Amino acid sequence: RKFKLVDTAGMRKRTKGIDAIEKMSVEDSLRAIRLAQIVILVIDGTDPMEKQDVQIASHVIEEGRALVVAVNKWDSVEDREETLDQLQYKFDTSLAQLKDIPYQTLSALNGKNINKLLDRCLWVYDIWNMRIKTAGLNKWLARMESQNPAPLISGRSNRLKYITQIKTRPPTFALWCARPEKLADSYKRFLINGLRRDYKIPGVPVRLLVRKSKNPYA
Ligand SMILES: Nc1nc2c(ncn2[C@@H]2O[C@H](COP(=O)(O)OP(=O)(O)OP(=O)(O)O)[C@@H](O)[C@H]2O)c(=O)[nH]1
Ligand SMILES: [Mg+2]
Repeated sequence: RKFKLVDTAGMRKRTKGIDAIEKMSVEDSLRAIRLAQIVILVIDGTDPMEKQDVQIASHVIEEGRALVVAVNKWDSVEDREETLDQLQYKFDTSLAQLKDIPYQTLSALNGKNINKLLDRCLWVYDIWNMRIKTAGLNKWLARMESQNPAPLISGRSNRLKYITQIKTRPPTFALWCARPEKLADSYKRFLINGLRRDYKIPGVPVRLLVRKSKNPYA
């Protein structure tokens, strides 16, 4: 199996002002993210997931790439348990889409756990490519709807008709309902988070397109 690795310049701001060269290298990194299949975000284990790391991670997910976080410099982390707790806390309290991001502690300096990082990448790659069968998906949708139906629109229910996965890389779903324009973003998030949870789709973007069913009042 062949891999193509692209190393980008760091995207963290080192100083306050951004000079022209730095701006160009950030643009290069953004382009590399757009063209990649899997993105490995290398963070410093002695200062894990600071604000800018979180921003980059969400950007990667928004771009539809599969993400793995490499927690580097593990050799020089003193309290490893405490660091893992901190890291978990940051993942749990940041955006929902970052909740179950796969990560791997490692040391680039002495090569420790590099193979495990590759395993994580292959695992997330398979999820990025996953296909969920339509029949099961629609049973799942009925359960979600009975737990929490979409809000009424002037007294009429906004019935969810049908869902199917229309694309992989990343997993993309189409949902048909009576009044797509009235389906609140919070309700879409409820469905997306449910898909993530029930089909175990961590570190991979999930997209949901909502379409109008032919006979909205049937
Ligand atoms: N202790 C320790 N230090 C490391 C490790 N990996 C990198 N470093 C050190 O971290 C510093 C930065 O390493 P680089 O490889 O230049 O980092 P980079 O992220 O590629 O930096 P840019 O490409 O400039 O954004 C160097 O001083 C490395 O020796 C590691 O696993 N353990
Ligand atoms: Mg570098």
